[in-house]
Amino acid sequence: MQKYAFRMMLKPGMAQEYRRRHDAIWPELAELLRAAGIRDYSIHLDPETDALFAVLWRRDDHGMDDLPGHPVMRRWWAHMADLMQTHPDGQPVAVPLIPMFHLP
Ligand code: RM4
Repeated sequence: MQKYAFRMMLKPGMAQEYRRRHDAIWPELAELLRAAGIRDYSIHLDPETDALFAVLWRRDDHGMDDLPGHPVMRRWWAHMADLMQTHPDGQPVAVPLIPMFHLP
């Protein structure tokens, strides 16, 4: 397993709605992420900057690289696009974070 962290950006004033939509995450999306080898995935908001810090565990043979082509993933991204900074195709801007410290 690998721990993987990345940053996304929320649009201002969207925190409540972002949480509401994730509280109602689609079962088919949760299943897709699990099938891609993802576990223990959480997203944390910095309310001062609207940065979203995401951290997850993924299997060494994870299928995350194939997610952007999956119809359920694309539908979710379209559903979330009014709340987040996205690329022109609707995919959220996601910047990998560099591990700087670890206390096992
Ligand atoms: C986020 C964003 C991510 C997705 C999570 C579940 O808002 O769309 O890409 O992995 O939701």
